[in-house]
Amino acid sequence: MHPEYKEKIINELKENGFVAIGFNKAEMVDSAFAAKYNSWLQSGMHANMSWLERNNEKRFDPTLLHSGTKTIITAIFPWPETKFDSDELKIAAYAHGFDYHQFLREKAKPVLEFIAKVNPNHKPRFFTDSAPIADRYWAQKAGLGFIGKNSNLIHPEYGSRFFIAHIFTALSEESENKSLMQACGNCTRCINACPTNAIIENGVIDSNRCISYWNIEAKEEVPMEIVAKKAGWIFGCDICQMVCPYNKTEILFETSLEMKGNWQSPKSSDEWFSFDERLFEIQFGNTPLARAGLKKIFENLKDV
Ligand code: B12
Ligand code: SF4
Ligand code: SF4
Repeated sequence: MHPEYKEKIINELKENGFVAIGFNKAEMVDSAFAAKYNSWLQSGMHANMSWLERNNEKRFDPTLLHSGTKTIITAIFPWPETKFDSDELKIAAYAHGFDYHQFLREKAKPVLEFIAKVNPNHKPRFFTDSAPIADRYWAQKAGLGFIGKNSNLIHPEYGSRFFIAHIFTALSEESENKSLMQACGNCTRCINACPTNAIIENGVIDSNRCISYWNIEAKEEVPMEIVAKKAGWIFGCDICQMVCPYNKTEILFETSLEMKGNWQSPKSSDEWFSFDERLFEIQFGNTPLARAGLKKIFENLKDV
């Protein structure tokens, strides 16, 4: 890739709210990652998210996901900063705002247009949590952070409260191979704080125990032992990030505030129960809460 193109891509993404950007050659993931992923699946730690079993040839070889891809540009985008009261019905911070798939795609649009202009023979594609891609693997390989004991990608300056997104392009660029060593040291705060002991070893989450799985993804009934420990979380869970020392500094980003817009959620169960599908669609149809849906949120409100 021409150095001027690279500079333009980085600057344009930064102007649009992405705070760190890295480049990887599009090639097979290394065998250590594939082995780790497969053994996680074999142990059943994906619970009932059977979609994680599919398309693994594409997950491990990004050129099969979008043919002609030579480079993966990975960028991180902070979600809105959020403070929680102890008696609040808690919704994970990433969900306090517009749907991130659409919002980030809009923010990446100028770069996609630029790439399409300089290389009209190949359509660049944008992904964020929307395709079989090893998001954290590519991000850590591009030097955007290390994988913490809570399994999140942690940027030394920005912590872990951000989305990971990628642009697949046919412009060539060598991998930066800047992987950072895990810098958790002796800290075990996330492991100690997780109410359901879902962090079963350094960097490994058992979804069967993770509150976030149960109150967003699971279609089956939530087991009583999880219900008893959900600590007020009615959508997602941020506990293992809230206790992390890398997330202590409050960082305010204009674009993250823009993402939050006028977002507000009901403060009590009664207020929630006054919603019907139509009102939910109007207020939350274009937010991450739509993934769970109103019925699921009603279920999550039980016993909080
Ligand atoms: C399935 C999934 C979940 C599941 C399982 C979580 C998990 N830890 O695996 C559930 C529903 C529980 C979940 C919850 C959450 N998720 Co989620 N989730 C995903 C998804 C779709 C796939 C993750 C996956 O493949 N897991 C399987 C494991 C085995 O793979 P892995 O996490 O990629 O990597 C692991 C290993 O492979 C290894 N590893 C990584 N790189 C390398 C490299 C080498 C060389 C080696 C040897 C190993 C290695 O370390 C990791 C930990 O074991 C990704 C999006 C994506 N396509 O990647 C988002 C994603 C991981 N989720 C995200 C978020 C924000 C969350 C929540 C914070 C949401 C919330 N507030 O409730 C929680 C956090 C819970 C937690 N502590 O992880 C973000 C994370 C951003 C970040 N800073 O890391 C992602 C990346 C989505 C995105 N694009 O922004 N999630
Ligand atoms: S998201 Fe919550 S339940 Fe899941 S590992 Fe982190 S602290 Fe535990
Ligand atoms: S809380 Fe401590 S152990 Fe957990 S990810 Fe953060 S630094 Fe690492």
